[in-house]
Amino acid sequence: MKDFKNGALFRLRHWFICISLILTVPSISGAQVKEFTLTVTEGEIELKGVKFPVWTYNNEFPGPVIRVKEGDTVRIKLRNMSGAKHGMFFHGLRVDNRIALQEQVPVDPGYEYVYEFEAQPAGTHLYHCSWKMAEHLNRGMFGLFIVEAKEEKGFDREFAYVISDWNSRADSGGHGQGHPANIMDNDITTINNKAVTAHAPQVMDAKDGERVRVRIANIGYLPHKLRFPKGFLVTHEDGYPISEPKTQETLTIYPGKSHDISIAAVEGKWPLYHNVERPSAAEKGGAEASGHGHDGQKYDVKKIQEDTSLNEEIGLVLDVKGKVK
Ligand SMILES: [Cu+2]
Repeated sequence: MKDFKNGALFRLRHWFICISLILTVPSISGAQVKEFTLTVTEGEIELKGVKFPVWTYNNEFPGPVIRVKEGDTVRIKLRNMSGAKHGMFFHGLRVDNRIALQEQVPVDPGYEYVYEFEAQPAGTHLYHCSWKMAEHLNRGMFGLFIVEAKEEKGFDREFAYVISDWNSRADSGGHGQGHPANIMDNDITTINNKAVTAHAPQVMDAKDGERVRVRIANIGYLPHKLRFPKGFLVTHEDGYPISEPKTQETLTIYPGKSHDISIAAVEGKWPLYHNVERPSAAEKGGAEASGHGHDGQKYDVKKIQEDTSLNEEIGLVLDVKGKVK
């Protein structure tokens, strides 16, 4: 415990903090050393008019996207400037026991620690706090960790999203953030920093003829289902390529999972229906019972928004305007 802290405590090195990436050092092999600093402080975010106390990385919710190349040496300095203990978990990445949960010791308030490992495997991963996880994840301590393959090909545009769940009644009804009764009763979905609704989805802009890659991970507690009647290819699961990707109309993203999907963009405004599979979903009927979505027709977003039965069910929209020249 003592060594763990002393090794990293208040080093007299000057770090130039620009959001997250602070230093890139090339090596002979082509792999690079990529250094990031994540400073944890207390904060507050507002989702659908409800204020949630959070701990942020570099004052951002979710934490900044960390993007490196496969094989890079990654150094992440966690500076704990909050009043609580925190650690780091690299979800989906290969790290040794010292950095994995087995031997990890949380970082006390006022201390810092540097996590170092080689970026493997390529894919869409997550980082999140490793200390009192249910509570700390519910307080916004997560972000995307993208390891690009040595050669990235097959798409023209990329969007990366992390989904989470929030309970607007937590902290007011006797159950704090992270309590099982709270996390099974979530009523707000965030995709990145946005509490999504049919009126406020995340919008992906693209051009006709482009191939769009969507990296999407679920750090919440409930399964989230995407449905796109035109179909998409699911190319990766938890970072691993799928050997024979098939065209799918639906994809359920379970908690802790990530998928990469590939969409051929065609002119129009295309909702990707988004349905949260709550325990009560069967009673609600959900998107499947609505009668929409299985005939491959072009969707009129405005019309769908007027259909209140679908109101909470568009989290993502692909807005395709103009052609690729
Ligand atoms: Cu934490």
